[in-house]
Amino acid sequence: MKLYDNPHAPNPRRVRMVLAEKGIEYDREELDLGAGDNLKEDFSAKNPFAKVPVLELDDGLCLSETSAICRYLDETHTDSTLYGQTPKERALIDMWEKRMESMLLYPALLAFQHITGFFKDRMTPVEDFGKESAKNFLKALPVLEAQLKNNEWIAGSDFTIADITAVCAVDFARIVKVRVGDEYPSVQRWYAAMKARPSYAA
Ligand SMILES: N[C@@H](CCC(=O)N[C@@H](CS)C(=O)NCC(=O)O)C(=O)O
Repeated sequence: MKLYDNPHAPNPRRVRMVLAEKGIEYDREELDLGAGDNLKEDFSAKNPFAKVPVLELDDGLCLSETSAICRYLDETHTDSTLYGQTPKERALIDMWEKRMESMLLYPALLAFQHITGFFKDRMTPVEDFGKESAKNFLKALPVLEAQLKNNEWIAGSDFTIADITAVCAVDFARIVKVRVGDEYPSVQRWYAAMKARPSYAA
């Protein structure tokens, strides 16, 4: 299988981290998003929304949407799971994964797009909206701090997909100088643990 990828973007990194955690071999093709490689017809034939990541399976099927790709990888490589075993575990992991996506990752992406104007050839950046998105990212941190004060990982005692999504958001936010401050010691402890995992470098 082949991952259509970009080394700087957070959503493809979520997929690379899942691949690394599960020890899955894959081919990759790098797209230059700034140059608009993803907007070309050959790529939009694989994902009509023209976004990375796309995972092209050996039978030619192209999967897009990061959460769908990550779940597919988890369900097809069952030595370990990032999504829990019981219905309750799976629901809690889903809950935290969605929270990390909507309360951290999307605000970080919007802050980047609207503050830097990186994609101004294809959208209209609104700087104030970018700044508001950065504030929204910061608003989620007290909730994360409370959760990590009582739990080793974001969804509880096990490392899960929610940790992967969250670390990709936290690192991406740094591009627009939005950082987790020292007032969040439990988040800092978790972040150090994330950095120690081999998949962090994926
Ligand atoms: N909903 C999609 C979003 C993917 C997405 O936003 N990808 C970004 C990189 S992180 C992208 O391809 N941006 C290029 C562009 O907007 O032209 C997913 O979850 O995979």
